[in-house]
Parts: sequence; structure tokens; C-alpha cells
Amino acid sequence: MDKKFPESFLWGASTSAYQVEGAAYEDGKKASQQDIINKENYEKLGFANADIASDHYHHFKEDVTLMKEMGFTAYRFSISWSRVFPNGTGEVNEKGIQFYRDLINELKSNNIEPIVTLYHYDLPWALVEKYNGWIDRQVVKDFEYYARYVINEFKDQVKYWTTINEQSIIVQYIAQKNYIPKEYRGNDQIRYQINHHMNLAHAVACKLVHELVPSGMVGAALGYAPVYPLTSKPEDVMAAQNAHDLRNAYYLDIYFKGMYTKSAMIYLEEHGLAPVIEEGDMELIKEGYSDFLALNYYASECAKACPIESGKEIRYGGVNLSGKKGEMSGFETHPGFYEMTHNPNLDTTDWDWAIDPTGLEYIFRDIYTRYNKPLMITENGLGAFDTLTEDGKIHDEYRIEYLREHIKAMKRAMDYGVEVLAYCPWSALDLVSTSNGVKKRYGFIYVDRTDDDPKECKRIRKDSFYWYKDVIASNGEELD
Ligand code: BGP
Repeated sequence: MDKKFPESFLWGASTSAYQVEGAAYEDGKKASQQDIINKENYEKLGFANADIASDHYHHFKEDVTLMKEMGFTAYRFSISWSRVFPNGTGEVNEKGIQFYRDLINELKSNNIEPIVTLYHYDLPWALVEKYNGWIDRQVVKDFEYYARYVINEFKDQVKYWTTINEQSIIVQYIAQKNYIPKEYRGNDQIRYQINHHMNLAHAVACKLVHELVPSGMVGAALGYAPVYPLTSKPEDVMAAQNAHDLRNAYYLDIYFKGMYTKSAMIYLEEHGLAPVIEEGDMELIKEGYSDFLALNYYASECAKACPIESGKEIRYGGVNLSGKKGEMSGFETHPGFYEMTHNPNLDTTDWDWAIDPTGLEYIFRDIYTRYNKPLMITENGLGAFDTLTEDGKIHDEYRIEYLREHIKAMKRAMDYGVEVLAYCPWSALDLVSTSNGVKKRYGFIYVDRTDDDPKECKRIRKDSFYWYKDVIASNGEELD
């Protein structure tokens, strides 16, 4: 089809606060749970901690200048709760909020639309110490206090708000995305309890945007993967449906229908995993409706039947820590419901994530048909070992290839009527990966540091930088 991207289409990229900012203990900021988790990761696994990250806190003007050079019309980033409220609640940290005022002013004066995420895994550590963080319902009240302040502060400059980043991924990788106190480790019910509290927090944030930002739009940023059946055997097809219900619909139905997906909830109840829901919770969730959905799409998934008789136990997603293909530590398993598995039809990244542009087209079509709300991409990208060559360049044609095919897939979905507002792949610049340190890179801009040595964090334009610049300048016409 010979349709064009709309003139209003937003092109940009994404980051998150703890992964890019650094200055973890500067200007009044106190630790977030990610500062603690990443410190432990450095000690155990040698992955960079978040103390300096990409030092964006000190380089933000240079970074925005580079974004402008690429032609960005949007930039999606998150606000660090513990930079604004170092103790989680109470007194605001003036210098902390000033950083975001400066960043947003810098973006606006360069005609780059800020897309702000309120929460991206980095709960103030003070709240973990006080009451175990997201495990306790008090967090919803404290989140409301923080969100009200931030939304009110930027209501005149920020139109697009995303609430909580990737609840579905938090449930899968609970200890990586959340600090779990010792007495709760191994307790799988808290995955769904924490998620329920996040649903309440999400609804609160949606209501606040509706109340405070008249022309604002709000939605969650959801980590989302279509689930294909391993074969066309009916048992595998049913397993894929079960996996879709528990891994995808369980979140989408909350955001758009204000209800929990029945089949998923029944499965959780049968296994003692269901969240405790208090009176009034579902009403609040209904009131906090979403205007759009932001999607973080990297890979598709595959499921097969897992009969009870297999004798397997419930387990959650595995991770590849080495970056050597095939070293994934295991797959999510729910006996009697489904078991995730490798898809033999798709190539993968070095970390075993299936590369599947058509999966993006598929989820756009599927979600739009079911819920009829505008969508945007707030993450999509290829984690890779990049090499800084002797001529001071980074020839990342593999990343260009990945992004090109995903943009084409997005366009095919748009040609069939899906309303897509923005494309903000991961990531604007290299940063600390949530699972693999800084050696797994995603950026258009190379940040010269290693896991052990932050060096000067010098910025270098990758080949993909120049390619993306042409893509944006041609409003998506020039992809090759
Ligand atoms: C998403 C997160 C991001 C990001 C990305 C890549 O789940 O929202 O924060 O890091 O995935 O994942 P990773 O860093 O583990 O490679």
C-alpha cells in the first residue's frame, strides 16, 4: 500500500532514569531499589551498577543536542521518584525536580515532545525499608503523593504520560525489577499482589492526568509479546491461549476493561497465587481508564502444552546472563496451563530473544481490534555487543536491520488501520541493561564505558544514528 506516515507521527527513542542518569547520590537524591539491586549485581555478576550509568545527569544538554541532530520529535524518559522525593514522601528535593524542569525545558525548546514515565522499576529505597515497598498497599498512597506533585508540576508542558513500566515483566522477573526482602523470596503470590498494587497506582495516575491535564493522554507502558503455539496441535494452541490470558490479557483487560481476565484469575486462585482484592479496588481500577497503550516490544514468545502428569513445577521466566546463544536458564512453566519454549522458526539475539518483526505487526493488529485505542511504541530494539572500531566508529548494521524491519512491520499494521502515535525504540543512548550490564547495548549513541570502568562516558554517533536521522527526515520513507 502506498500510504504515508501521518505528518503528526512522533519519532524518537527511550531511556529510563536509573539506567541512564547516574548521579545516584547527588544533589539530595537518595537510593532507589535499583541502586541497591544493581550494586548487588555488580558484586555478584560484574554488571555495571547504576551509580554513574551513562552519566546523563551531567550530559543531558549534550544528549538532547544529539537527539535534535537525529531529528527526534519525541523523547520518552522516566522520572526518578527518589530524586524528587528522596524519602518517598514528605519534602520535595528542589535540586531533584529542577533537573527534570531543565530537561523538559531543553526538550521543549528543541521541539521534542516529552513522553514521561512516572515509574520505571526504581522505587525509593526508603519505602522498601519502611514497609517492604510494593508488597504493602501503603505504596499506592505514597505513589499518589509523588504522582500528583509531578503531574501538577509539568501539566502545562507534558501531554503524554505513561504510568508504570512493564507490569507483566515485573511479575515474571520479580527480584530483578523489585527488591524482595528475604522473608518473601520464593513466595509467588506476592508477584500478583505487587501487580495488583501497581494496577491501583496506575489507575490513580490515570485519574490524576485526567483531573490535572485537560488535553493530556495517559496509559501504561506494557512489556508485550504475542504467544504462538509451538505446533498446530490443538493442545499447543490451547496452551498458547492460556499463556496469552495470563501474560497479556491479564494486564490489558485491567487497563481497558477495568477487570481481571477470568481464566487467568481462576488459574491463579486454584494455585493460591491470586491477589487479595479489597473493597473499592475494582471501582478505582475502572475509574482510572487509559487513553492509549504504550507497547514495549522486543520479541515474540512460544508456548506448548504442559500436562499436569509431566510432574513439572511452576516456574517463571529464565534469563541468559552470558550473552552466548542457548544459555537461557529456563522457561516459564505452569503445569496444566502452559509451558513457554524456544520457537524453532526464529533467529535470536545473543541473549536468546526471538527476532520477529511480524510479531509487532501481529500485536498491533490484535490489540487494536480488541480494544480500539491508540497505540505507541515506547520500546523496541536490539541488545548487542557493539565494537568501537579503530576509526572511532560503531558499525551496527545488525541494529539497523532489526529496526528497519520493525518499522516496516509497524507501517503494515498502520496501513490496515491501526492508530499508532509514536515510535520510540530502546534506546536513545547506551545505558545499563536491566539484566546484562552495559556490554549489552541498545543505543543510537555509543557511551564509551565498560561494566568495570565508567571512563568519561564519551558520546559517539553509531552508524544507526545516521540511518535513523534519514528515517526521521523522510518521515519513515527512507528506510534502506
Ligand atoms: C525492558 C525495560 C527496559 C530495558 C529493556 C531491555 O524490559 O523496560 O528498562 O532495559 O527491557 O531489557 P534488558 O535491559 O534486560 O536487555
